[in-house]
Amino acid sequence: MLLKNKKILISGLANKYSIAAGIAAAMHREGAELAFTYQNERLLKNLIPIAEELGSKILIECDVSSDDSIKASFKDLNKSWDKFDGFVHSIGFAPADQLEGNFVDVTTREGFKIAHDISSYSFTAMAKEAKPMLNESSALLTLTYLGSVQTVPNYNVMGLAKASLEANTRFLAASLGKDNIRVNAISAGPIKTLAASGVKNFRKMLSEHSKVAPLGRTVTTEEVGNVASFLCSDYASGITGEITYVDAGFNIAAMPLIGYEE
Ligand code: 0WD
Repeated sequence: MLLKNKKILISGLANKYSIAAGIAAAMHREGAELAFTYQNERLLKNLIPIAEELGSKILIECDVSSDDSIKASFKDLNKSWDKFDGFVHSIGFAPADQLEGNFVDVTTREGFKIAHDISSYSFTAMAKEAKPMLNESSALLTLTYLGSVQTVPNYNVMGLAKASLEANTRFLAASLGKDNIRVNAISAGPIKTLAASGVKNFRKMLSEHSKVAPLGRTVTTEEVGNVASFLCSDYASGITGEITYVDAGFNIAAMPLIGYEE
């Protein structure tokens, strides 16, 4: 069991399709004790049965758009856990009007601000509050997407926010390394979740992905969860500041092989 005796906080579990749900299930299987944050009452309803199944009773409200909410949530967590071993940041958001249409035409100052605030700054903000409670050999993990380094239709300002999140991962890794806290990101291939359905023509992207990816398919939240468990375990003690692709190899392929065999 990779995560025996580890206490890990999971954020961004909106429903059973969330990447965070796959990560939580894998981490539970690997022996971790889990706590969860949820954005608001509406999402708590979905979280309760999932957390129960994974043996967790620690459910804490945390809206990462508010510093007060983040502070209060770690104070709340402290009532159950004196110290813990890391958290998973599985949160991203941009207003819907930013995620369809021609980038230069649809991107606004407000949309840019919100995307970067919720999708990138919140990782730093959570790390700041978690730091005094983190054990030696803790690990932080976030979720990013290829749109940070290559253009993807309709992903628009989220691509910029993910580029910021990846830089954030490196700067946090440099900043927390002396405390032996590791910080990593998983760049996941497209998966049909609530957040993904906000990107226009997402279904089409899924089928394009399967054509180009060397493994000829998309990935599951369980596959992301398996890598997340490894990265948060002591087996990954030499890895920090790294972006690990869990995307069936899509990012290394410039074109599909199909049709070029002869
Ligand atoms: O294809 C995909 N699904 C990929 C997702 C590919 C690569 C990366 N990702 C990333 C996302 O960008 C995000 O960072 O993975 C992370 C998790 O996303 P998900 O699992 O795809 O989506 P979802 O199940 O919707 O969870 C994201 C959740 C929110 O759900 P909704 O859809 O209701 O916005 O992020 C949370 C919320 O629960 N969230 C917040 N949590 C606290 N405070 C906030 C907030 N202000 N805003 C969003």
